[in-house]
Amino acid sequence: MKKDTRLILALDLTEHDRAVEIAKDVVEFVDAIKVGYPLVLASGLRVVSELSRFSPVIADFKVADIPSVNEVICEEAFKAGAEAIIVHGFTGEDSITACVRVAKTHGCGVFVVAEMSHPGGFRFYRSRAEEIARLARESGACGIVAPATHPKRIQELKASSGGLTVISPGIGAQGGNPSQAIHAGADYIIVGRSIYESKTPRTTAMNIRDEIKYCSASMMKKDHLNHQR
Ligand code: OMP
Repeated sequence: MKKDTRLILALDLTEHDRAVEIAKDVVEFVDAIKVGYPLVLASGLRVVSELSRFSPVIADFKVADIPSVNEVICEEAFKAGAEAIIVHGFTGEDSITACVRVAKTHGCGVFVVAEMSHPGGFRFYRSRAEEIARLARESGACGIVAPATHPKRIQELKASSGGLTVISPGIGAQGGNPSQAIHAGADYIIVGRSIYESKTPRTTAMNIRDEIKYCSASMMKKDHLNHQR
């Protein structure tokens, strides 16, 4: 996945043709398309293959099973064309490493959910998220998922993970904001409904891409000035 626009589209629609149409419409403004249960249960895994012909695809299956079952799920996702998969971390080290093992044989990546973005996500994650982020690093995952609804947590969990790539959902419909997430250290932001439910998905994606670009440029400028002092 190339770090260019830093925007990931979450394609949680159930209507196949509309989903593919939106994906094609916005593809130039996103670095990857994230596909989860809504679209895959409605359209079959073939939609991963179809989308992977024109964009990197992240399979958001929030894999959370015993290692042997996790391996089968990952194998199917990567065989279908996904470049990365999202897995849960609370299942423990062996379950994550099983996913990482399969990912590596396909030259693909694993993102571990460190803390969730919705209000209820707080309850159980808050006390263990740092440990999950550390475990992600130790298990060889390429990145973590951290909530844009709590930008400070992006910064804290990125540090706990030893600087792994952070992909961050919770923008727009859940109340998070692209600039705050990028400032907090998100490498990529994930946006779903704000794009695919908008009247003009292409323009909305372009505007978010522009906001990220502006924010990244101002951060680089600030870093540069600090460096010169
Ligand atoms: P919108 O709220 O519509 O932008 O969608 C957010 C996307 O990010 C959905 O696909 C969620 O499944 C996903 N997500 C979260 O919203 N919160 C999390 O804590 C983790 C994820 C995820 O793993 O992608």
